[in-house]
Amino acid sequence: MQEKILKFFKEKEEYISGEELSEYFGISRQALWKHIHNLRDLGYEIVAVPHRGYKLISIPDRLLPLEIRWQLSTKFVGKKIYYFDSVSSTQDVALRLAEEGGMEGIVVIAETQRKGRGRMKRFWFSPKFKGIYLSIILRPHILPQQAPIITFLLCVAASEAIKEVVALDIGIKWPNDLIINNKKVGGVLAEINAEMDQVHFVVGGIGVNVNTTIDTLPLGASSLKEEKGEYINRVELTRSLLRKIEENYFEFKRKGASYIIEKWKNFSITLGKRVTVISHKEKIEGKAYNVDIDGALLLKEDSGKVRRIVSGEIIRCRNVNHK
Ligand code: BT5
Repeated sequence: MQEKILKFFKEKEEYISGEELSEYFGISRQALWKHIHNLRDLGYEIVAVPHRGYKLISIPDRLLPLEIRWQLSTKFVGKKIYYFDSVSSTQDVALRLAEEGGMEGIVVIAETQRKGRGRMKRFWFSPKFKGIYLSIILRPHILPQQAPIITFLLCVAASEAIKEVVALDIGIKWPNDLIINNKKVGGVLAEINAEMDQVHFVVGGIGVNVNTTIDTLPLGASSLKEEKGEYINRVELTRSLLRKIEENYFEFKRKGASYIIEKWKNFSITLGKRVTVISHKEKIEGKAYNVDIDGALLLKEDSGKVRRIVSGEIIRCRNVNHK
């Protein structure tokens, strides 16, 4: 009911009398008042003027599910959204929900995380009300070794959403960093639950610094607001992100991993560069010339030897003619 009342307010954009509202929704004036009170508690500014009625003045800067679902029109992504003011990590919540049988497309969002994490349990800074910190449950029919494709898919989805909503030139640094002007504005993480020959589920995590100020982030990081020079609507970006995840997931199912890899390559700022990678404590240097169908980075060392890097960290990246 709350969602319906809100929809009505948004569509009318003018004063609506309490009488009209309670008649339209078939509820008592008292029940109506309670819903309006609850909306106000969520941060919606709704004024009440005698003889004129109620009017929605402003929407809170929160990633409320009822805002995200507004005109979302996805088939399965975000049909159910769990929202928290603060959690340890949205990954933990989504992993638990998935273990309990939570369906594909469930999304967990938090305004802040006390123990947000990156790969290898690294800390993810999650300043409150500033970024997007979300996790999604996916149940793809893939083998465990194919799971990195989900990281790629989420990177593509996030890049497309940022391009669409913020119109910034975004690039992906292998394997999972979202980069603008050489600074990290977001990252992707995929955690899997699998047996030898079967993935039960993947929990994908996306963190994006949206309206975050640089002084609350680690060195080398930035936010969309800092790079764009203006405030960004987090709800709009989240909606676009969920749509892009769904679109790419459907395409992945129809066309296979190569479709996602090709898209990822178009965003890549790694390919064609001379890179230094740390992989399993080994330092490898060479030209990043391609990624394999499973997401492994293909490096050509100066000796001509080709190295396939399944997991690792790029610590240096420069143009090919630089040694
Ligand atoms: C990542 O890991 O880049 C994946 C980050 C995924 C975060 C999301 S938020 C929602 C969901 N819930 C979670 O708990 N996690 C996911 P990695 O490639 O390992 O990069 C981690 C490194 O990035 C850290 O060691 C820092 O150097 C840096 N870093 C930490 N917080 C950052 C931030 N907010 N912005 C940019 N860089 C950051």
